[in-house]
Amino acid sequence: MTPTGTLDALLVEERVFRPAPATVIEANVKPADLAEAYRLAEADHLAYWEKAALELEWHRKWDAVLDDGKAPFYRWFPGARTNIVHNALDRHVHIWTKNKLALIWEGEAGDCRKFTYFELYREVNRLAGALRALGVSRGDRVCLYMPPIPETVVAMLAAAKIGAVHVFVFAGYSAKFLRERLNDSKARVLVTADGFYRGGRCINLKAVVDEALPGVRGETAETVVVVRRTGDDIDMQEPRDLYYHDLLRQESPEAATEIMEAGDPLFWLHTSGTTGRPKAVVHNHGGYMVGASHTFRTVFDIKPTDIHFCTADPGWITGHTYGVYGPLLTGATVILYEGHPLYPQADRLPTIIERYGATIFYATPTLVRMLMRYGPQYPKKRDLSTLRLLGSVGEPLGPEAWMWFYKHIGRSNCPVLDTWWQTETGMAMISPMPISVLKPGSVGKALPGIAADVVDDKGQAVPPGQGGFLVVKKPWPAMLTTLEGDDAGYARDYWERIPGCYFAGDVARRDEDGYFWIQGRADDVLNIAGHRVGTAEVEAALCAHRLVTEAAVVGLPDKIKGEVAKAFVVAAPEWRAAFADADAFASELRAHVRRELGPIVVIKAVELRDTLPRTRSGKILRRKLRAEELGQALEGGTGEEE
Ligand code: 6R9
Repeated sequence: MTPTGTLDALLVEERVFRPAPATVIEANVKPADLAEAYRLAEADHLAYWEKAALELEWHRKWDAVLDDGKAPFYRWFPGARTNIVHNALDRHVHIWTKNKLALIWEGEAGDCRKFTYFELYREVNRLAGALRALGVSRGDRVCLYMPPIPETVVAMLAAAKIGAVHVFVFAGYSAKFLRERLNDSKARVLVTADGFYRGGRCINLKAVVDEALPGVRGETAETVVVVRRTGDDIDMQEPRDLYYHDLLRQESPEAATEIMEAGDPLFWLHTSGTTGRPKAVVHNHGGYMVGASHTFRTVFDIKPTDIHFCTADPGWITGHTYGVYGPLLTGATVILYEGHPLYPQADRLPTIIERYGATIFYATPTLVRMLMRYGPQYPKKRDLSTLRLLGSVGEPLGPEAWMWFYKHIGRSNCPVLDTWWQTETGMAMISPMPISVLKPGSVGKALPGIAADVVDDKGQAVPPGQGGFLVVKKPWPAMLTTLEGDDAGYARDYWERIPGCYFAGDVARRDEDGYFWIQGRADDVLNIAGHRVGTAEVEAALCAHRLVTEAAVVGLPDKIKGEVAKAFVVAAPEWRAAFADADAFASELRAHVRRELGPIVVIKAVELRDTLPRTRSGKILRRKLRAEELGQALEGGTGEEE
């Protein structure tokens, strides 16, 4: 990569980085291919995606590429049959990738386990057999409450293999959250672990499960499969709780793969929206598989020699798509790390890159900013010369962190792929490719076959340079198919806000060259360290406290986490009798939110108020609170509706 323009230019947007000639020569998608891809997608959207689908194996081909008869309930590849696990795993056992490494796992203590495609296949088959023996079949949900360990990948694939739907609950979520997800999904089997290591501590996950289970209804979680990871003493309740390893011992390393309709659900994944309860986004076998595989091959430019280090937990969409499915669908080798990224010191991630010779490093802006804070001497200590691509996702990276990432991790030698996408989109939508001209802080252009645009509230495209709503004007294969149990909410939240467009909920602008610059969320969703947190969810949690009458939560800028949450609380008068002072009460409220929602939702500050500002119709004016906090005048007056 050679920078053109000066590094110290005041207008950072003017810096551009051109790909090195070798990158262009070796890329899977060369400039002529990319031009042809845009041409084809423009001329015939469906032909472009049909071509992508033909890269994979199907048990039956589609009757049509897209059925839009019941829009926005689009059906991709109707009539087609497959199973994503056939393409991600079974297929490899008959080709050269059979004995290639699929997964390299490193524990926080430095322990390492490796699985070839064949070994992973056999392990998945054993668990698939065990799940079948437990009575799980096609369409049933299996809930996963798992830390980042190999069995997590095995459990996702085993569930998918038998046609069950995996519902992942990130291990940082609370017992209450897990209980709600179990009740929503009615999963009869829950797969979990005794615990895991993070930040030098042993986290007892099973204890959270034990706290969650008494409140679940009916046959939900009648069986709990427990992976022994830490070997700690845990309560095992017979006959409900079974050790994973005991269960698998009897099972055959062969198991039949259920052949699914393309539109059959593969997983649900919960994500925050503007309401008090997270919504369950549904993804399917066919379209999701095409999107995950195609974008991983083209954007991440995957080659047989690549070792992809995805820092995302498998429990997030990034872990699902580019930590598990994308890499396996393309026969790549992926690294999964269990622990804290700075443990025992700030060179941990660079050490992992060096140890396994990672070629692609996919991280988050928060991680980059954390590394930045510790300084370049940490990555400098490690040999990072194997890296050839860097990726970022989850929140705006910004020019400063972009430059640091490029310089100190990428040694001014690796393109930075800042990929914009969402739980709902299932796959990267706007991103540079390795051959692209890069602008620090921009997520590049919409990928071929993705009709992204920036529009006003009527759906009219806004002129270059002007802010507006980020929308997608045509369906794409890995799109969510619906919100589980809420078809009306799916149509309303995503397709009816701006007629005929998918509404992403982000504000962005596009420059003269068609490059997108993401400015943040347009709704009451915070992005704390790349995790989506609905203000309504946190407010509901606060209001569940007996001494809280009303609460409003706003996001404030933060140097490391991008954004942090501040709560404004109207308390019941009895709080004075219960606590020594406002600080003591505030810490109790922070601990309460942590108990309700889990350790990922951190409230930075709590302020007690007598009243909260409201609109004439009674809605809390969060924008006013935020503006006050930032010392800004509120645009548009205060009487405006939120
Ligand atoms: C994949 C993922 C989605 C929200 C999205 C946007 C923000 C994601 C971004 C980005 C700026 C990027 N976001 N990628 N903002 N630059 N490259 O993160 O999914 O957890 O559902 O979050 O994250 O605001 O709307 P999810």
